[in-house]
Amino acid sequence: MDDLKAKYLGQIAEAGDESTLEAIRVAAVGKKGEVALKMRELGKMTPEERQVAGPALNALKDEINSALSAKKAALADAALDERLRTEWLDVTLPTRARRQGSIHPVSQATEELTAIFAELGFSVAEGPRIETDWHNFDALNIPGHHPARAEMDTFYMHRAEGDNRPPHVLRTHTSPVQIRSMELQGAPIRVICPGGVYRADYDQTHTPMFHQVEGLAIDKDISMANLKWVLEEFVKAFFEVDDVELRFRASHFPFTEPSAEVDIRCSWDNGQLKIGEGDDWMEILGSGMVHPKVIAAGGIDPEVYQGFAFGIGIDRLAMLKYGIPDLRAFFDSDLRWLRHYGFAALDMPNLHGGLSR
Ligand code: 2NM
Repeated sequence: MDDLKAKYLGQIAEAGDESTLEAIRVAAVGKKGEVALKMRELGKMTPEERQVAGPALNALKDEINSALSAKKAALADAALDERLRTEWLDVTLPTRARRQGSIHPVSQATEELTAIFAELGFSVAEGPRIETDWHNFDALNIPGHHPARAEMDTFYMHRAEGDNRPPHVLRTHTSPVQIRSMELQGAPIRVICPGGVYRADYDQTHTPMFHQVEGLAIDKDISMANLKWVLEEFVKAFFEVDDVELRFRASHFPFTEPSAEVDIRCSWDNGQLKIGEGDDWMEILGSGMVHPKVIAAGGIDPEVYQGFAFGIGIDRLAMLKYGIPDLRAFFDSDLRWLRHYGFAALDMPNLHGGLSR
């Protein structure tokens, strides 16, 4: 028994890791280990011999077990010490630059134009992107048979089986928000409605969701002269130029009469756009005097009130101002693109600080 004790305590002392220790445990005090074999021999002994050998074997088993747990604890301590020695952190190192999000050019352009129109006395209104057929079309003097409905490439919402009411639509412009604003607020009113709109159209220059800002000013004595001034002020402030020249071209929209498309004087010199000078014209928006039927649909008396409205594509404004060549990249959620074209967060544009500095 002394030999067994010396052998196993020696092996335990030498063991360098937990798996060696486990092998020793199995060989020494496991079910078929050497101590168990010795215990089986107890049966062949005389009762006197057994009285001595039994407790001695139990004591040996206990001694080996406690040597095993002491060694196991010592190995764990050593392993922890080794980790503490190698896995350390210099908390005095400077921090890594934070990966911060950026403001999307469409959001930036929206903030900028909102700041400009706010200065011109316009408040901002928002509305639902899923609209009633009435707010999106009928109220804007686009009745059911009107070709503009077909031209708009409208997305229609699903209708329940047997429901014969006109389906809701994804708004094809933000004009329904202006109808809602007239309904809620009445006249006089000066409001812009920026936001996402939807048309089933996808190619180089069209995405099925894009952004518009529409403006509306209604009062007792509003004329096209006011429209022209507001648009000139807006274009100068947005493109940050001292002078612009606008050209009003007669056009047609169901919701305005008369209607005009507005071009801006510009030049394209080897791919570089300059606004306000040159021999080119670029169309930037549609506008006109709000049709009396539309004013009436908004719950305002067209015999007393009149006003102008306009609509501008925000995505294209952003492309022109920030020199972004491809519209479709706007909606790819490509982080590298966003880092390149995005704007610093928390830099709210205002007219005094310089819009997009
Ligand atoms: C345009 C062009 C012309 C427009 C009309 C209205 C409303 F609701 F007041 F009648 N909002 N926006 C309008 C007018 C929009 O977009 C090219």
